[in-house]
Amino acid sequence: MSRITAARVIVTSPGRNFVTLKIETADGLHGIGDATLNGRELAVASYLTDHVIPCLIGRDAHRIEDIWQFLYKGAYWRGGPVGMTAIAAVDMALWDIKGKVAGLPVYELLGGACRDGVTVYGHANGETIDDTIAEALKYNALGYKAIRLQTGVPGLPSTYGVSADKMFYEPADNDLPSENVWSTAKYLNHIPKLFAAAREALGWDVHLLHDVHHRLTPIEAGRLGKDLEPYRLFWMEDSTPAENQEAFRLIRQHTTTPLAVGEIFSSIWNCKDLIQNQLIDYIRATVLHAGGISHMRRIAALADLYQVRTGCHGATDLSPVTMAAALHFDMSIPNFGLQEYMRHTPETDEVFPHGYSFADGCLHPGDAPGLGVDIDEARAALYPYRRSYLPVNRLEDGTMFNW
Ligand code: KDG
Ligand code: MG
Repeated sequence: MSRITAARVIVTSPGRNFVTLKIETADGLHGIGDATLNGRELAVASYLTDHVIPCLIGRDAHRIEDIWQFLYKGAYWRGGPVGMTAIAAVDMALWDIKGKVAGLPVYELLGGACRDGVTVYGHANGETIDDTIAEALKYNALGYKAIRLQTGVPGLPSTYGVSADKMFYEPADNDLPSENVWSTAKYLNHIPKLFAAAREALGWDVHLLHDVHHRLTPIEAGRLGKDLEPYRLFWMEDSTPAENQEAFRLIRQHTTTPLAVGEIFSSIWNCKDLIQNQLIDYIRATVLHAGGISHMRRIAALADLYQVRTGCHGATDLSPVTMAAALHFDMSIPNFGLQEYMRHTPETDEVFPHGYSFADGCLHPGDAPGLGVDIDEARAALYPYRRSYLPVNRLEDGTMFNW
């Protein structure tokens, strides 16, 4: 028994907003969990403070699965990104505490290491194809074995996924949503040229990836996948929204480019049909937005039956707490595929001191007991919350866009 005596939410903005749950126990331990939902941060903070924390006080922190079931089923209103992010934060914090009690890193409690390190991919992006290739060469030199390529599209003033700051990309850029202009035709004409140039410059030994950010219909996605086949992508990501999981069948019928989807999924129910029908190759759900380590283990176990591997989301709006939790999860599952890794700013790393480290294209979570990450509350207090939104898209004729 390790009785929960207190819990609180810490909101901080060292360059971008992060929401963190801290749970304390009677034996003097604490655990932390990430609760950041980009652009909707305070909704999760309130869900935790007003509705979850009162239910945690007095419970045994070791009963991770029972607390998960209580919060999920007991809410009556199951699922959704706000609720599942809040449950994820509790789950991460409880695994952190269990690891500290056991004196073991969390991956040891999850069955132990299935690999020596977690292979990651970095983000190369630039306004032009040449700029993007120059960035990719830098990642190559740093030892990355996999690189995502995004580039500006000629004729469009800006492109989501392409930022001025290269290493520390941040898409939430305004205190009200900024509006971008989108043209599917211009995009589809341009992207194959990027990958033709990339193979010329980078060769064939490095894995290349691309994120479509849900901008295509299924038949357009099928066409892009087909056009990219000669360049052997590791995956084409989020090519169409997946609310209708059946949509991926059409893409599959037209291309052998591997498909990844799911960074915005909150539950196993968002990917059940995609996995069971083998309509995707990589599931991108994360420990942060899909119910924590406990729920991601269920998703990975289902995926393993159908030869689907994981490719967890790891953008900078997921705090170092999520990165640490993801690495323990990635280390421990048999069907790990690839982990996204966008570096956090030095300010963020100072607020969240952590033990994970990068070498030879891989991250390792380290062997500190628990998750191996903490929050420096004094530093966190230096950075107050700032309202910030992700941009929206309109077509060139002004139509509100995202399929
Ligand atoms: O909050 C949105 C970002 O996490 C997202 O745009 C990043 O698509 C993304 C990715 O693949 O990292
Ligand atoms: Mg993405």
